[in-house]
Amino acid sequence: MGSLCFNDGVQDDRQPWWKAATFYQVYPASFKDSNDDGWGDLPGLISKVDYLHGLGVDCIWVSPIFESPQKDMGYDVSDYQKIYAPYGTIEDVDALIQTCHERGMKLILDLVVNHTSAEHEWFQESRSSRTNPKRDWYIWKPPRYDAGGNRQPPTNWRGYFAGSTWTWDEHTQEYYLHLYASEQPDLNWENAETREAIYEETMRFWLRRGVDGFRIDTVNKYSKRTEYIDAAVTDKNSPYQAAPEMWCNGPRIHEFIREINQVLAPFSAVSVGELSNTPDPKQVLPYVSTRARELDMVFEFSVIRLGNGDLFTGKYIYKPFTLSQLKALTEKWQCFIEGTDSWATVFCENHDNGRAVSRFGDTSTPELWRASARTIALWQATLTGTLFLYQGQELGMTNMPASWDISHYQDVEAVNFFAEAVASRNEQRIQATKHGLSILARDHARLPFRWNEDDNVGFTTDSAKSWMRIPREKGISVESQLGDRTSVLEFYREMLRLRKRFQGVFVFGTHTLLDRENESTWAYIKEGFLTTKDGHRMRGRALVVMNFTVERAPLVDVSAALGCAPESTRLMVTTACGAVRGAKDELSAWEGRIYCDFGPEICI
Ligand code: TEU
Repeated sequence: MGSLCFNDGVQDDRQPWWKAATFYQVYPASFKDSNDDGWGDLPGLISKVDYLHGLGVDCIWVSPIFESPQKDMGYDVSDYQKIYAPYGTIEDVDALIQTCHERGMKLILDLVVNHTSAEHEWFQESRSSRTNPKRDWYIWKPPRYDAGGNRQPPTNWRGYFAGSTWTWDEHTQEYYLHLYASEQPDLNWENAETREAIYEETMRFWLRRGVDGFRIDTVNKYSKRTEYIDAAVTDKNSPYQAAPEMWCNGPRIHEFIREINQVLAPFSAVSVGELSNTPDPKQVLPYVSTRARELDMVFEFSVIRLGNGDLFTGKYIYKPFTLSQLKALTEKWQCFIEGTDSWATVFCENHDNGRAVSRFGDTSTPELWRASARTIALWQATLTGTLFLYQGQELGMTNMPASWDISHYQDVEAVNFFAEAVASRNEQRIQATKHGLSILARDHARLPFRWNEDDNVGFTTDSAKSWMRIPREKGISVESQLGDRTSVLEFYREMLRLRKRFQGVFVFGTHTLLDRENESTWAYIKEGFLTTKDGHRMRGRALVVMNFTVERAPLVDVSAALGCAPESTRLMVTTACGAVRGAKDELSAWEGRIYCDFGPEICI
């Protein structure tokens, strides 16, 4: 014990860099403002790369920074090669790439190519006349008419942001398709010329400038079913129906993604695609099988969607869930790659969801907030796959305070869902939607990042100018947590270090869930290979056990769970600090621990 040793992945020399890497998503508008306009920017981000490096981040993913009218916070791009001026300039991107690379870090951008902004010149041309050469670059259809002779959209599909997926264009007398806001028209991927323009003007343009890959937005929606027929009626109260089977995982999707792969391959660029509405491993595997040469990784949303109501109409009607459901979904999306050549991702936050500690943890007191945020860190850092953190997760940032009223929600999705509830004049639905938004809305994750304890939280210099209101709670900032071993931030840093050090077990290991029906504690075994200093490869097992309640909970039989003699088990980590530490055989409120069976030849 105590001698230097290293412990790495199963086949470390053959694993690509991005498997054991920690990715960190930056939502640029809310990260760091450098020029006092209340809007985060690239120079601000550059000034904080050292902070991320120190945390243990290997790759930064920046949400869209391109020219955009910001109808959907930059997920509506009007020019893929220009930077939205409040974020900075293209030279700032070059500087960011350089800053990352100098530190051995990588940078990936957000690629939004299911749709453009309606202000993109491609769409401006497309809508200019029915005979314009770019008419077919988007999806245009003639109207239908009902029995009364009233004009109706081509299909009954409901869009993500409420209402129809079709908008009428007065000028050319046809409808265009948009799965999201009407200002986000869908590109027509059936057109080979359009695809080539996407590859050249979005992907290759940025790869040539040195970015290391892309997070690919809405990756499974490029191929739609081409019949354009009505979806089955599942919501009798609405003219518009959920229709993911019409535009998700369509007939040519794998062909299109293989083309994307061929564009990225010469640059050895990493790809992580956003794969919604696909909760079936059999459907997910073809996208991430190494042999298939499609995507390196995908985000599958079953875990992060827990609590959401029915995805379309009822998304913001909160649906309570149990710990055993969370366990089972985690297990499912851990184990689906076992025995395959595929790879998984690990995440519990992003810019489209409420904060993890407010959804899976307990924010009712500062002690419980801290304990549960640290246990969430333990959970995430011990899972198999590539880990993605979202800005502020490492501080235990929470949802907006309950006292903030509905006017603080700015996101197009929240605004439209609330307006739809109000229009229904159903008071129960209005209240339920408010409640759901207070837990699940996308706005929560978009509040400014908290650098210090000042009124402006170090995000900007005048909080009155901040594009989103800044909450005043104390203790959730880099300044207040840095160097404090009991903090959420320092615990993340420690866990990221351990995750790397024992990556054979935590990043690459197998996952076995124990005691699945237990609604208080969560226990699983991670098992994989470790390498000792003298190059000897050996099996290692770790038991992760977490109390997901405020009550003390009995500890499982550690040596039985690890399958070794009691004297061979070692306590590797506990989330609890000082006085709140549980007894030997009992976990305190929200305490998490890791025990391992690594012998003395592996130093911890
Ligand atoms: O989201 C795609 C998407 O369909 C959802 O999974 C997403 O969570 C959203 O909340 C819709 O309900 C991506 C982006 O992540 C999101 O921010 C954009 O609004 C969307 O694409 C459109 O570009």
